[in-house]
Amino acid sequence: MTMTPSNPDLRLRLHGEQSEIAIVTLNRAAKRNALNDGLILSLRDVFQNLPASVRAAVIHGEGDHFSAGLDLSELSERDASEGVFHSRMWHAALDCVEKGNVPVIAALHGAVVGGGLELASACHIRVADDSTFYALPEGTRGIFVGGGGAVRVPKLIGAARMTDMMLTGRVYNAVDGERIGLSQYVVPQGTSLDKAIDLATRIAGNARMTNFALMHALPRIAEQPADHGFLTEAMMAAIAQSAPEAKARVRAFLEGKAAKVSKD
Ligand code: 1HE
Repeated sequence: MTMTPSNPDLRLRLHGEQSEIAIVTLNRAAKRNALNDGLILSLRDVFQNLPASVRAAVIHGEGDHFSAGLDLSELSERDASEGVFHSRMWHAALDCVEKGNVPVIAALHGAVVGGGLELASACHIRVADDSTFYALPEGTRGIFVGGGGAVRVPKLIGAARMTDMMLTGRVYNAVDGERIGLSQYVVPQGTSLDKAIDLATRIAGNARMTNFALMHALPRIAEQPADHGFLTEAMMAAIAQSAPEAKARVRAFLEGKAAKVSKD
């Protein structure tokens, strides 16, 4: 089922027997999926209003590239204070991706640069195909990241690697990107969307409270002092395991009705 948001540059398609997967497509291939204000606001709206059936989402880009980042044609129109509000608009939109109700997988290919990398960093899993390359050209364009990259990218690769990317214009390919932590998977060219949908289908089958804990508790625990983190963990564990769904899943395993962990 395809639900068309009012902006033709963004497409939402529901997938799966229960419409449990949302496939969100950046649909501005002629401009390499450069993210203009309209597209950022549409991303916010789509992730704020996902249908209740959705349990996991995938974001990908139409054409040869995931995203060329900020639409540079809109940059010169802003003065300093407008720039602050513009950056805060990106923060609010990408927060809806990162801190919404469902895990989000970025299916990457081609350019994942500037704001495109900032968007990918707000997702919970990144799957790159062989054609993927990552860069933060803000450094060489005389600007700075503004879409949350200063916070999220160092969490993936460390501040030193991000500094190098911005100071020198360094470009990472798919394999090196995975090595340093920009993606969790590398797959053959043209298959990142299929792989992301596979992963989303698996994730959609998890208990909802487990997915919630992984999206909302784990990143906060990582920023808490250890003593606070242990307490948050204990409370989250108790809430998750008390759900009827969790009890049923554990019972199924004990009765030999659920899959064992397997290395294949
Ligand atoms: C754009 C943009 C854009 C392409 N804003 N219009 N990002 C960048 O600095 C990356 C800029 N883009 C590129 O380096 C290249 O376009 C790509 C490597 C991504 C793709 O190359 P290619 O050869 O496939 O495409 P192209 O011929 O360069 O671009 C096709 C069209 O898209 C062309 O427009 P046309 O009217 O001449 O056809 C380009 O001008 C247009 N286009 N990228 C606007 N980014 C929240 S702060 C985030 C800060 C940033 O993200 S800064 C980094 C911006």
